[in-house]
Amino acid sequence: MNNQFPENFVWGAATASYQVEGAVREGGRAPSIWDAMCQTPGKIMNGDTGDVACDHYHRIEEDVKLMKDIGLTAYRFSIAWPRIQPDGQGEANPAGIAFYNRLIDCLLENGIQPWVTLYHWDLPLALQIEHDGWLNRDIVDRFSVYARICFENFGDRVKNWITLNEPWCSAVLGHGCGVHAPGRVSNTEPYIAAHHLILSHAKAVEIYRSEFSGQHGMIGLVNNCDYRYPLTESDADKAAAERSMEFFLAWFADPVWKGDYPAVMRERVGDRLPIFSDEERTMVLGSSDFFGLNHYTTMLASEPNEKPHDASVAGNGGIFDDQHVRLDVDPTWEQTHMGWSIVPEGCRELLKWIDARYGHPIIYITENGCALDEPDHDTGINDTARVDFHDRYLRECRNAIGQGVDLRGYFTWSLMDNFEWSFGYGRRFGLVRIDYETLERTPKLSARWYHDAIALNGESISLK
Ligand code: PNW
Repeated sequence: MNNQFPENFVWGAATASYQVEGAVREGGRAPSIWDAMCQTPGKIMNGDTGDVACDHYHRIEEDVKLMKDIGLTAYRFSIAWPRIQPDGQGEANPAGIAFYNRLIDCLLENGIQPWVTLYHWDLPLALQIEHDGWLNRDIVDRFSVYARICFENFGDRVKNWITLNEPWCSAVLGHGCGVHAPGRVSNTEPYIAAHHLILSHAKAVEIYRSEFSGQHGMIGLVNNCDYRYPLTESDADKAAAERSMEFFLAWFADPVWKGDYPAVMRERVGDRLPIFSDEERTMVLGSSDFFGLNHYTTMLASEPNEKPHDASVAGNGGIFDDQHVRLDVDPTWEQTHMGWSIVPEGCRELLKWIDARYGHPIIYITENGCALDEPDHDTGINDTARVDFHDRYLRECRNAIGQGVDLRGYFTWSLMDNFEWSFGYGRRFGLVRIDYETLERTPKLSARWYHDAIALNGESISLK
């Protein structure tokens, strides 16, 4: 087999607005639900906040130069809704538009394609306080107004759009276990929020396709999913693994690729799972030009033999009881600093699972990466374990392509160390080290390794 990746394979890196920008009170930006979350005692490790983060807001030119030195062909970033519409509605804020214009222009001048996420979790706080955020159906129209502003102002140059990042996280972590903003705990709200997230995605796509077809771009949804191997070959464990994937990924992907929620969810969630009207179903079905996937880890799934059991998340409000799956890890698997197991073959199997279930879609891995314990500068920049991680995951990506999967690009999470949500600055995922005292940037070994991999279109990725 040819060791290279397909021609025009997209080699990228990703970030998100709240995790890197800082400058939360500048340029007319108003607070988001994450600013409020950071002000809530006990929610974020060390009491960290995104107030300064990587100060990317003031360092665009320097950061784009880093990307260029790595040789990225694409950079995935997100737009902060509260910079564009500080209270989530009304006219666009000119300073917010100007900031993203500068970033987009700078990328293009350096030959880097912008991949823009409209929503990576920083909902304008006013929409939460006054309108219950994603729990209110009105969000569908509000999000579409915001999306239109972005298409109008940036779509002449941005050709790759992502509506939502990981709606599973917004629904489950934000409204089920309460570890992400808005910090709610419920076994009902995740399904309502998810429904409105899916409709918001679909409506934004409808607007893009009907009003901005002349821009000739593509637009899609990004979901996150782990892979689940069955713990044993028993039928019950195989069914548990499949069910676990359906509650994780098919929850969001089936409506878009098949027109409805998976049957197993309807059976187990019952009336708490909303129903799509015929009109909504038509709008949602087919509403993604590609399958965006964020993937980090794999677990072993089995039929629980006792009471419903949740291996991963405490205080989840019962949301995990609905699927009734026990999760374990293989004790031989190595773990990252997040406690997530490193299982590259799981990535290959997940890609094949998506390919089979959704009829051979175009797939982009829009995030993959690992946190490592990097307590000081020297340890941080000699990140051999990160090199190994990306090498092994990319190898399995190439194997998946060899087995017929239409994978067209890969974005590392993340370009640089940043604010890792409830873990604050205590988890580092970057190819570039950030010194949070001086804000100095230093490319790690992994950045140099990625440079070489990109230059050879993946030929340097190890074989197996
Ligand atoms: C993703 N989980 O978040 C996000 O898109 C990034 O913003 C984030 O920094 C990155 O992955 C690393 O965490 C996730 O609990 C958060 O399964 C939590 C989970 C998955 C993804």
